[in-house]
Amino acid sequence: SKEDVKIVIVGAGIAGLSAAKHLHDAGFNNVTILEATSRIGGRIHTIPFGKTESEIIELGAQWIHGEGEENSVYTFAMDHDLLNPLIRWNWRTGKFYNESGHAISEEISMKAMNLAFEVEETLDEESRTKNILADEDLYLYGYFDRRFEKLASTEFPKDDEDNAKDCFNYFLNYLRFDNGNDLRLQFSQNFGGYFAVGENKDVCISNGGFQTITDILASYLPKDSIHLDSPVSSIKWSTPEIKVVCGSGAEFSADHVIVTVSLGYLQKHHEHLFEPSLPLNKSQALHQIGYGTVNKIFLYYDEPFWTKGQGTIRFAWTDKNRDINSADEWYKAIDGFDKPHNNAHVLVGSVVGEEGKYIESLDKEEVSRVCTQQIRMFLNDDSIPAPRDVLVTKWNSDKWSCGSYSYMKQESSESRRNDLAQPLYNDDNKPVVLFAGEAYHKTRYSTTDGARSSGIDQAQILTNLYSS
Ligand code: 6YU
Repeated sequence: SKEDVKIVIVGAGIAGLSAAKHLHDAGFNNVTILEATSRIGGRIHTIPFGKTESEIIELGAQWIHGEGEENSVYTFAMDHDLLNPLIRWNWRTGKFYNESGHAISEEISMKAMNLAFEVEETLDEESRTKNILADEDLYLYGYFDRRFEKLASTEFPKDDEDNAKDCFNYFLNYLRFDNGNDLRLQFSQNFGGYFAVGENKDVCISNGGFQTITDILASYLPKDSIHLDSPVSSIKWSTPEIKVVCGSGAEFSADHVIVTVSLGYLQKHHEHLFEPSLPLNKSQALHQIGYGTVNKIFLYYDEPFWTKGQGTIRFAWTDKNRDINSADEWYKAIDGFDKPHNNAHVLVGSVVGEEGKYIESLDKEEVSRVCTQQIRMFLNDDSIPAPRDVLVTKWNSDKWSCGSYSYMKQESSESRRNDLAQPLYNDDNKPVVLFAGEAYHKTRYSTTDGARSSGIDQAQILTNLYSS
């Protein structure tokens, strides 16, 4: 019966916590979560940054992608009154500048962004219906670049064409968020998924930080069910009773294990984590799905130099020519600086892919110097002060995340993701090791919603197993 079933969950991110709560609600009372670090939340991580505890920043997830009932994080946040007032994010507004210090008129930037998002929506639809045929458009970069070239000359008067191109260049940078990598690595035919709920429906947690969600999830669970500082080093799964061994030597026996470690972690460590090792289709699928890096730069100013209502600076480079993976030009990959709603003294920008990995090696002073120089150059204002403090996230070198989130690269496909998500069965054909987390969701991969939904889905497999 459910009371006797021993379930171990590896990882206390939103997938693991959502699975645990679902099992707990269904009457399983022997559920143990083993978490490697000294905190819960995983890639959801809110910390104070400033003079008071209430000035916070989000090191990881920041938006609920998708405002609506179909988003499990949105509904959870709604139910717990975390979206009051509702803060929507608008990607089309803000001030666009180019590196000559020229402020592009809002009329041009708005029009360019509206057109760019239309191209994106078309591709999203085409990639779902598998209508993309032109093979010169196989890679995302080419697909967008070609269309933007054309739109700039057909949709804008001659005098505005160059400014429009700059705005489109901004968009090419912004799009890299989608895969946490370079657009030259993502196949346009695999584009659909992330945007399943549509752009312009990103909302923010207004009442606390994103971590409030994982904190609340944990509060529903028995206190002693979450073991922190307990990195799992091996899962011996072919014996009648599964043995989960921690780095400290502690051993837990289980009837079922739900593994929620990131795809990046599994790519690196699966060979020694599972005993016996993973079946071939799964270990291959692990490397056929992409896993990228998104890092953020936070600049803290004692006196915000931007005035109220402003503070969204979008870098619209005229010179977009940079080699793929050119670390020394990492600053060209900063999309801009924005003021987060929950910290009046902070600007946040992001750097993705190889450039994002590279900035993890730079010291604060260097990042501060380069960012200040760049802001002064784009705003054409040498009086802009240097920040008092700088923080750069290090998601790639983070031992337990190994990057930011998964994406579809050329050899990826829905069936590969399916292979990834399949449980491991024992000789009695019972699912003994299950996989949950953002990377295992068919359509909502990369998001907190995908992670939470997949945790609930895997928990439901076990619930069904013991209800029949
Ligand atoms: C979303 C968003 N978002 C930004 C960044 C990142 C991600 N995502 P977890 O990894 O959480 O849990 C696994 C646990 O397992 C973890 O605790 C480990 O410690 C543990 N573990 C590992 N190994 C173990 C072992 N051996 N033993 C035991 N435990 C072990 N998602 O919905 N909205 O906005 C963003 C973003 C930087 C890194 C995101 C976002 C992705 C989510 O964070 C992610 O999918 C889920 O949290 C994963 O949960 P999970 O449970 O599957 O795994 C002008 C202008 C400029 C403005 N620029 C913009 C700047 C701001 C940019 N911000 C973007 C934020 C984004 C896109």
